[in-house]
Amino acid sequence: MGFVVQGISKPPLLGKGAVSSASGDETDAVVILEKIPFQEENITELLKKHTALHLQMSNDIYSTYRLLLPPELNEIKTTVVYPATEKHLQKYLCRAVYLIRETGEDYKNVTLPFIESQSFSIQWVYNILEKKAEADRIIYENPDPINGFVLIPDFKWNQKQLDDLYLIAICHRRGIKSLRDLTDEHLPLLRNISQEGGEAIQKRFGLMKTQLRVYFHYQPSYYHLHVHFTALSYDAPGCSVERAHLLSDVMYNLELDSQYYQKCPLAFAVRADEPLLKEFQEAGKA
Ligand code: M7G
Repeated sequence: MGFVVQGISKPPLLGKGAVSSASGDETDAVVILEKIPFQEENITELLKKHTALHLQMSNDIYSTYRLLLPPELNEIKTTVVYPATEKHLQKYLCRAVYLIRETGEDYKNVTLPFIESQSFSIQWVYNILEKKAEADRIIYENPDPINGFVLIPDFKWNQKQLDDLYLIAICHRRGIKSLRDLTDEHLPLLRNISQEGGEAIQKRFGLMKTQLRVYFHYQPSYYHLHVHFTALSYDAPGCSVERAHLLSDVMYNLELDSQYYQKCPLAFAVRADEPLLKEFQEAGKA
């Protein structure tokens, strides 16, 4: 679950139960609160150490309870984007969604000019590639500037349990915005990510390639090519059919036709208040 806090004072107030607004110098923040999966080794402790157990209902062999846990077993993962831009606020606010079917022409005429005019900053990506941030978190690197990449835990994953394993492979080469830019020229890069990324995850975390979902997002939020690696058993946000494109399928399609992703229609969902929806509506395409 995520929520957006608008107009908070610097620095963001966290863990106090309330976010207050001070006069002057107000800046928006996005605060994402997530309950993290249980760790199997803590289950016994969790049942023994609970602070209260309230019966809610009982019927035959079935009963439900409210179990209250001590704070150390009740962690909330908190992600903060601060200061948040208007685009961050839009990304995290809940709105009605619509499906757009973008042809290759639509991409050139509508989407590309739009993303060139206003997409998220990818400074955090460059910071990772240049070892200015998260350098100690890198799991694997192939340093080749054309066909190399950095494999790093996604900031959605706390690395405490494998159930929600989530890593991203970020390519070193700049200028490849998304799936739409890929041609067979990029196959060596994609093969390296698939092969070496899978091996590195097996070595470090013990999950086999067949236990992973490896895919691109279309549209991505950040237009610098990256690949998502998630545990197959985890329904990661953004792994739905209208957003995720399996790396293995992408490689196969590029082997068949180098221009496949410049030509094929790609569907994606946009929220009601997203300017890209308006662009498609104005072009008579949505
Ligand atoms: P995306 O498909 O471009 O956008 O994926 P999405 O956020 O809408 O899925 C970018 C991925 O990078 C996401 O899975 C993010 O959780 C992850 N990510 C974003 N940021 C800003 C960071 C960061 O600073 N560090 C790390 N490690 N991951 C990030």
